[in-house]
Amino acid sequence: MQINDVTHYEVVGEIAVATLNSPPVNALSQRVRIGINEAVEKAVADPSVKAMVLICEGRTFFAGADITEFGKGKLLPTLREVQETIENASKPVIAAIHGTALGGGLEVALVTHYRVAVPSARCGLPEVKLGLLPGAGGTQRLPRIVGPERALEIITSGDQLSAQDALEMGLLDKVVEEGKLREGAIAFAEQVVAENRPLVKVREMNDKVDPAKVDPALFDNFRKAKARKFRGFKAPEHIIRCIEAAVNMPFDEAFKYERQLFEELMADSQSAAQRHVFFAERQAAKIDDIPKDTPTQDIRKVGVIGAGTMGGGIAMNFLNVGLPVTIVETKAEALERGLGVIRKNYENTAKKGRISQDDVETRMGLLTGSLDMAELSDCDLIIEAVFEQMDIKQAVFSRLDEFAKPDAILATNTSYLDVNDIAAMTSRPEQVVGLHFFSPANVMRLLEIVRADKTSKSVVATSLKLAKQIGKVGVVVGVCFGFVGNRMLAQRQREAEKLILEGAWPWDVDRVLYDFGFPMGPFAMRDLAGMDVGWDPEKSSSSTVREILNEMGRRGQKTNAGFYDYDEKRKATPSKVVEQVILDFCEKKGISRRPVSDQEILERCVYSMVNEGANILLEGKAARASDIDIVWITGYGWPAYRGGPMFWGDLVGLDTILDSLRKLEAEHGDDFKPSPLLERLVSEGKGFKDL
Ligand code: 3H9
Repeated sequence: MQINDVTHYEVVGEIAVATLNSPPVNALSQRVRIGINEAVEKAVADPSVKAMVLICEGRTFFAGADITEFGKGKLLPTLREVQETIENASKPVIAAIHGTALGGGLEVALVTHYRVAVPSARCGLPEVKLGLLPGAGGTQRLPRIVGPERALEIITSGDQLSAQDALEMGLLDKVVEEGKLREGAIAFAEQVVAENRPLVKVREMNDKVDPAKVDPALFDNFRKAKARKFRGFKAPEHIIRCIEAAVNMPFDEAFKYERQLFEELMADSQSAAQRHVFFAERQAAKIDDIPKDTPTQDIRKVGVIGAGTMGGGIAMNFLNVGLPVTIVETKAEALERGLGVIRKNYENTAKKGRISQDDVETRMGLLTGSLDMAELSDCDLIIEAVFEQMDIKQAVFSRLDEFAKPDAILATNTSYLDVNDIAAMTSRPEQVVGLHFFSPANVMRLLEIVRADKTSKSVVATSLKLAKQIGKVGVVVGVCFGFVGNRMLAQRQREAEKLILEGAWPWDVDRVLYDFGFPMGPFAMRDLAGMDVGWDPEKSSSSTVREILNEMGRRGQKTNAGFYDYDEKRKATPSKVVEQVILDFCEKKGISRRPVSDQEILERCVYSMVNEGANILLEGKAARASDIDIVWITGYGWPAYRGGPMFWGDLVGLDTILDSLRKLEAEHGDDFKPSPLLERLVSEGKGFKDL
């Protein structure tokens, strides 16, 4: 019988089976909670029922609380009330898990008396990724099963556990045959009944959290070890405190404390930002004029032109998911070097234990090097990653046009150039797209998919699908100088360079942006990347501070000197030499330096980016503000807890930003000319979120 539209209930012999089915991921919405509650009450009330199995239909067990219900007030029954019903049932309830038991979903499983799963199932508490903590007892019950040390790792990382690992840790009681979860869970329930097994309540298991057994330094050591990773985020510290409470307080008290800290996080802008990012990432894959059923092409073999750092990194993405790659270079030496670097990267990953030596060999086995571009004639996708110069890229594409399969996708990894001009070199511009990877290309999650005027819908849809397949977030952008990411970066870069002449030091600018949450500031970044990237010694004429530093041989970290001085451990200290170079330069140019406040640094570097983002939207080069947020979070280290530049702009207040831009425009000119879109939104009292 149906209990409600998402809950089916039946009795098989002596076992009640409640099956929940609320696509797409069985999130614990109000209807689902009502269904579970009533099913348990029904099973308890029926004397012929001896135990109950709780199982889901569709692709997964409950994937968590329903995030779309957050902020909508208290919808009864609450998840905690449902949990109480289950935990206090007078008959054993068995969770039957497939897919992913995540967040509130796993917390429901943790109040059942036993848990079984199929081998492919995964479990996790990913709330931290939403700026939250598991607020339905997860921080209290997980440590009681796996111990506080492991619980700290699992909950603060949000990573998923395989069924096998979960079984070994005691989180699961049994793993049953794949595809036979229902039968397996019913058989297990019958066994529990036959053996008259107890109603196990995790809340009563204290041996792993017994203070006598827990090293009191555990928590502080963990904090220290993870300080860099957690910098700026509030949720990890809240999680640590809850697990500390699990050790040091009675269950009921610690459970209340968990609730209190959960609510603190829920009310905080960090969680709002991170939830925005969750939905924005999924939204980015949806393009208005490209329906879900747009036909896509099969990509079975990939060609990469250029075996430099970028080409090599790009190739690794496909090798990692089992796609064969042929990589082409013009000279044997460069090819050998490129192949060697890829192998070395894999060997290093294997040394860290993240992949096996067999994986290294399998991946290298899929890689072929060649000096002849024509060998790419059977590739379904060819990505060009040669020198960033229009005539060179155009020559590559006109050559590609001669031999590539008629339906091959021809992609350029250009960071700035006009993809239309590149596509025009072929007889099939509809097959040409920009696939802009971010360095290191095998690590950074962003893939800007540059849709040129004639790029076909199928090519865009295929690119989006491929991005997901290689673990990247594809964001579709339009053709313009620097696309979305680099176009906005140019604003920040320009202001940073102006500020160090006007009165700030490079380390002031870096500190302000680091404190804002970026992994490093623009000058530290320049030192890391190499001061001489894009510098031409032939043309260098001491016309900028950077040129002078290059001329002095200060090429960045690799020469132990750039904007900073570096010791043998690469520790940076502000450089007196650079200070003097800047002072001399200012004197020569007649610039009188003045004190520059941290607030001015922040506004000039970051408001100008928000303003450029508004222009990008106005010109239709990004489909929505949240796409820009995703570009900056996944490609440039914008702190996720600030939700991306456009989300953050709304949070600061567009009127505040506009006021500041107007003042800056009056003082410094056109660089701060407010975007007409920003002016319009402010006059209408709206934000980017309302677009
Ligand atoms: C929590 O549980 C708090 C508790 O501790 C305390 C409570 C008191 N809610 O990712 P996909 C949607 S916090 C609502 O593309 P996949 C998603 O937006 C929660 N909607 O699929 C998308 O919609 P659309 C802790 C959700 O197969 C569709 O489902 N749980 C939720 O690549 C498909 O999603 C999590 O953080 C949700 N919870 O991956 C888990 N989850 O089609 C978050 C998904 O309209 N979810 N949607 O764009 C995930 O990690 C992945 O979605 C999952 C599937 C692995 C489940």
